[in-house]
Amino acid sequence: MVQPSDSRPIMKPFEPTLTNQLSMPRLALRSHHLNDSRTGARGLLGRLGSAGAALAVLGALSLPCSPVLSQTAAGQAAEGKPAKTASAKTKANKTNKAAKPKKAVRPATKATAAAGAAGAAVVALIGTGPAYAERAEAMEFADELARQHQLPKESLRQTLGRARQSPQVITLMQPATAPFVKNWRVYRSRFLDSWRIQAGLAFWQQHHKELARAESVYGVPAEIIVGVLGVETIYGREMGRFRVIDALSTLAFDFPAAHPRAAERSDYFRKELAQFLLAQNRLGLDPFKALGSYAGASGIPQFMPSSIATFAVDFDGDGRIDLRGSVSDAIGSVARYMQAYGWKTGMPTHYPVLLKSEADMATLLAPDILPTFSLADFQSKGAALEGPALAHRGPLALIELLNGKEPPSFVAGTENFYVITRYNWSSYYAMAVIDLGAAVAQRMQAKP
Ligand SMILES: [Ca+2]
Repeated sequence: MVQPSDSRPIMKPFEPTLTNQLSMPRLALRSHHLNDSRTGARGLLGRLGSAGAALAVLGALSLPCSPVLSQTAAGQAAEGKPAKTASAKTKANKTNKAAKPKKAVRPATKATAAAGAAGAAVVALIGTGPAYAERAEAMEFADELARQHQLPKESLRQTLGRARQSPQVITLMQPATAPFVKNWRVYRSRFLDSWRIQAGLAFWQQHHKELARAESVYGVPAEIIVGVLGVETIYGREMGRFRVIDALSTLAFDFPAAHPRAAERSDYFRKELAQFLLAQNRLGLDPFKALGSYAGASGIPQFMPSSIATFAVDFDGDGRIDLRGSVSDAIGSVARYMQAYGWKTGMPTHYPVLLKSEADMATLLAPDILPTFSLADFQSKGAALEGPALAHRGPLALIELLNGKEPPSFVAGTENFYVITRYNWSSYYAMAVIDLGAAVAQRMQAKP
């Protein structure tokens, strides 16, 4: 596997764009900032991704999490996005709408596990802008990549030259123009609808052996994996339909200049584009057949190319990593990702917290989601804990989830809560993953 240039690859950077419109968690933004100094380019961009996320996000409230916008997601996002999105209703979106799967409960059969993509007829969203052969900087990028990795220059030029700019991707990445109201309750309801929970139950029942094996090998609970895959792509049903090469090229060379951190984002996506091209070349795959979110994340877990290179595993042992077609590989890869970011087996993700009226909120909220306070420190500042939390070892963070005009929700986040935000830099995302996984687990216990 090719190691990404950055030692701390992020899966889906968090992109405040679409998401923001509705309820994009500001925390997520803050969390990037927390990390920016260490990760450099990957700040803001989130993962716009996955269809599921996109869907939920967009349509719902935010594209919180995942950077992958499937066609469907994009379409819905556009629809859910008030005025501005109307312009995003491209021809492609309309086409997608027609192909949009109904939100009906379907049993997660093997055939549908990787649904949407591989087998079923999926209409790819191909860029409608100019081909990158016309762009000098894109060709220079190809030359440099060829030089660094001793690859045939002409071949790489031809490949990248055929990638096409996607105006739709540019639109989706535009910074939000209107303030959006962050609302955890609304956000949560988008991911914890009965349909998704039912899909999660079917998924867990069908893949319980692989989930148990992943838990055994990596120490990450099945319900966290189930939560991630449900929020990301509804268990493979919505993996995104943008041509990855178009999405990444567009974000690498035409990232919206209006974005406050456009230069960093461009740099981030150039690295992802390089990872993508190198992997396709190494595996002998046609780079024009890879589909994913509008941010270039792909597969059931919506991994960015650098995360595939670093964390993905061949969990079914067939000799290749296939995050789109192999549920087993997807399950193992999510678990390994969490393990790599420091998942502590047996540690809860969060605890209920009661804030006293005299709580030192400024101090408690200052570190954002980064676990910082000892149990004693936390309590002395007015964040009261009880029960099992009193036996907790390790730092805690006060997680604030805004609820629009209603009072915010708070929990005490542990180091494992923080690990989930490494998958997607948003506390709202992490909480949705946790709650979805818990809801499905509850159903499993009632009906194993
Ligand atoms: Ca495999």
